[in-house]
Amino acid sequence: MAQNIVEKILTSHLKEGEFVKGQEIGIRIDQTLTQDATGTMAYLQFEAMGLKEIKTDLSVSYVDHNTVQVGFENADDHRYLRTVAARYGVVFSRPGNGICHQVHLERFGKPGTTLLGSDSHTPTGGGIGQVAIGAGGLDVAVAMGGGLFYTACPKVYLVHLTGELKPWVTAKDVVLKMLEILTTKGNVGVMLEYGGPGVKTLSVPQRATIANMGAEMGVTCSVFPSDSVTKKFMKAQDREADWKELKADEGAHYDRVIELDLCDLEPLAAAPHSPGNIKKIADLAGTVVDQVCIGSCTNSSYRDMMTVAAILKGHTVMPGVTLGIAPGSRQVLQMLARNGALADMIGAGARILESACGFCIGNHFSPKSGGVSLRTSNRNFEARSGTADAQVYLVSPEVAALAAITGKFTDPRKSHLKYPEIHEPHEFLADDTMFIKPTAALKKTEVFRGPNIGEPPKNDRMPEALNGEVMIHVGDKITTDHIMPAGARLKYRSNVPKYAQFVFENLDKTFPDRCLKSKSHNIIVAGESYGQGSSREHAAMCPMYLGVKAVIAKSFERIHAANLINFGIAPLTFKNPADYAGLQKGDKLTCAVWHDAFLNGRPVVIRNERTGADIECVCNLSERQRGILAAGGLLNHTTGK
Ligand code: MIC
Ligand code: SF4
Repeated sequence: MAQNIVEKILTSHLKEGEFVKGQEIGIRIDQTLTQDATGTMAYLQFEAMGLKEIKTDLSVSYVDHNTVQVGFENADDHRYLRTVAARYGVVFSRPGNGICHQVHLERFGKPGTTLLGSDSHTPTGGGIGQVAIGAGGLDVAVAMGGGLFYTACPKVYLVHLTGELKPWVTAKDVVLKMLEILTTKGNVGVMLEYGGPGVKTLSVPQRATIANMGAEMGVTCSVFPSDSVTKKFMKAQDREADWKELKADEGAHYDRVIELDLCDLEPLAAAPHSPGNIKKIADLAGTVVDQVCIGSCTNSSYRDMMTVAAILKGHTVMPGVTLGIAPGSRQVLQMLARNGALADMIGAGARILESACGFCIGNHFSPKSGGVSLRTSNRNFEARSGTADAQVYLVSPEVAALAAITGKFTDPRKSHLKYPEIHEPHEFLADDTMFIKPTAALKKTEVFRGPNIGEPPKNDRMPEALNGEVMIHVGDKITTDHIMPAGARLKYRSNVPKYAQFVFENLDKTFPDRCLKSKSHNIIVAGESYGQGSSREHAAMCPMYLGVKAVIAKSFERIHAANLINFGIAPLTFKNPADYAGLQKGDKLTCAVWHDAFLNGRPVVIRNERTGADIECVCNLSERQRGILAAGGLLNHTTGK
């Protein structure tokens, strides 16, 4: 039967379940990646499961998120990660080597393989033809140990590209257009496949930009074919041997086809405070800008940076604007340094930032209060930048660089500048000296743990009956940044009791304390798309630590729902969404047959003791997931506790 690319990769990795839409399937994972903010817990859990060595073809541990190093915590985490990688056979990418997704694309991504990463933007690898999926650290730890990754057999949408991008219109505009079409919700269980004659006009890094922001649509991954463009990129990375062709069979089936003519696109922006709030640059032109940040895993390839350098060359950043540039990898930074482009950026007054996540995660470079910040990254959730009332817009590197020298949103098509025609290099600087590759001798390395590095928290088995209280009642689109802020709090990732003090920090500071003092099972009530955004399992692990047993929501995002189950928290959806409004903070909720209902896959009916109303909830779980919940989480489930 004719297969599409997604089906080809998934069926060749299928180890459990039937390939029937919506059903749970278990697939073999070829490669994993972790980053430091999620990685410490992933490796602590790997150790807690008693695993002895990795079983994947390749596992890489990157350090790119927590590189600010105020206090000892980050440096201790880096040391832990380096030693644990050596011990168990993981490649370690040293701090300074770049952002995980960019570096992985350059040095390791392989068409036709599966990649699981403890970061929601792992799908960036789809640009090179990988089924690359973001997941919680615990799922990645299991995959590193040779365990399967479970996901719903997806619906596959084809994005049929025709035409070619016009000057000043970019890959970022393609994906912003896709966000306008698909929005940021309602796409759980979907994998996107790009195809059509327009694909060959896009380079691998451009494809990666598009695949990267599929995460913002909530799709599981986005995959491009592997063609002669891919081959050229891999050859230029000195990795031609890793290339193989990948294309859909003639007549392959798709659940939906989205037509996109690249010629029709124009420069776009995602306006505050959602990546789905799409506006035309033409309509924003003239708006004064305070800050410009260029980089992140979305837009920091060699070509992006060279284009920025060409725009900046000979100009000076406007006095009212601060410009920060973070090239995505050491490879890119070194190439810019050698060819003089870095000098053009510095000459224009750019502040060169580390090749790391930095500004994107609100680790530093927060805008002024109420400041308008133009960023080439992928998320503009409220307060993520570190400034609660900042107005963050997501744009292409071209629009960002122009704003830096004009001081305002400028439609590039109307600017007097000539469009810089930058081409992909024939040869990238393939310098792997900042990777530590595993050796037999390194297996004897003693694993270092600093005082901020704790044990993964434990959970009890699921209670027989629910005796709960609604501790918080939140609205739609609550992101993992709302649940578990990163930025300045990021350094407590390895110390769950400490990090848990900041759960819902920007919504209700009293939440952690009230939870810890409560004598009942704590419950969160939420609207649509609860848990949008990152893969950080701390958004489930810390609530678990605070005694949360259930989240009742109108709907959930995929990675977060999986994380809740992994940490023994029931993700329940309202059968009748109108019941959401009937609940309020402080309501006592009970269910006498809680455990029994889950274990036997029956509807969960919860009594609101204040109103006497019965609320019917849905929890469509596989037998495997029910077992995990009953055990109080995946760690208990795997270790037989
Ligand atoms: C993000 O972009 O929000 C992060 C920080 O990369 C997260 C991971 C994390 O919280 O460590 C992600 O996207 O998964
Ligand atoms: Fe890093 Fe930002 Fe990419 Fe997350 S989205 S991996 S914080 S650059």
